[in-house]
Amino acid sequence: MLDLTGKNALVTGIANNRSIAWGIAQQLHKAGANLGVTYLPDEKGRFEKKVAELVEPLQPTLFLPCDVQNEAQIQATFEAIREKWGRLDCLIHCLAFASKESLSGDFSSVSRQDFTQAIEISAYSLISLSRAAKPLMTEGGSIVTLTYLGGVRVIPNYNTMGIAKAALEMNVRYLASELGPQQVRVNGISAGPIRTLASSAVGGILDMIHHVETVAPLRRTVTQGEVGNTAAFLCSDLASGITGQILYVDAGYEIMG
Ligand code: 0WD
Repeated sequence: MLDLTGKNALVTGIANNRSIAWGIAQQLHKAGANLGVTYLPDEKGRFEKKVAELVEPLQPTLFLPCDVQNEAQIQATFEAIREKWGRLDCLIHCLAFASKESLSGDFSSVSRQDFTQAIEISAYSLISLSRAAKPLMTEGGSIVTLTYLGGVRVIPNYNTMGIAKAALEMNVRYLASELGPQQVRVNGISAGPIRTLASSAVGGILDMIHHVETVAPLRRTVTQGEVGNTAAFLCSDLASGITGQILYVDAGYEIMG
């Protein structure tokens, strides 16, 4: 049975009730995990209030600001975990960013700055969070990140984010290799397109969703809950033999020509 009782799980990337991370947090809670939640701080504190209200029913025992571009905030997050929990078992990396300009039009038009920013937030952050998590995963652990088919194939308008996802997927393999001897597993979920704040920045996302509904074997897209179930599985002991993998949760779209 899928049981996460006694496991401490940190969930990043909840922006609102459409976020994939929200679907994941709900499933981890249902399976009995003790949750910590981080949010992206903004100057007016609006995100903090919104995310705090949303996650309140899941009774997180840690709720912390963590902008992955801010090394001090990453350190503070994991220091708080060390103090409060002593040990971390699961890390959910569910965040990404690329400027709107770099998510449509000519791929080659991306600026150096926008390219670097997308890679830093969407791919390097898995390395920095994993590095901070490593000493706290003293009884093994599971790290799960979110990727998309656009990191493997050319998908219209995904552009710079495709490069970031390709880097992210390779990060999964190198981190799995490094952390495996301490029984920390690292995997990615390649989710089908879902309407969220982040995906709305990708040009033509609604057409892509419609295309998936027509072509995917299951003739539909997937839900945040379905991605959440897979994340809960990967965090659980049921997945104890799986590491370094990218699991497609996309209604089967990836197999179609
Ligand atoms: O179709 C989709 N929605 C898919 C999303 C298909 C396949 C994969 N994914 C991936 C995304 O690329 C991302 O890695 O899933 C992950 C979660 O994305 P989401 O749930 O679609 O999007 P959203 O609800 O917007 O959450 C992403 C959040 C940010 O939201 P906004 O929209 O405000 O950028 O990532 C967080 C932020 O909360 N975020 C950051 N967190 C910490 N530090 C940062 C940052 N610098 N930048 C963004």
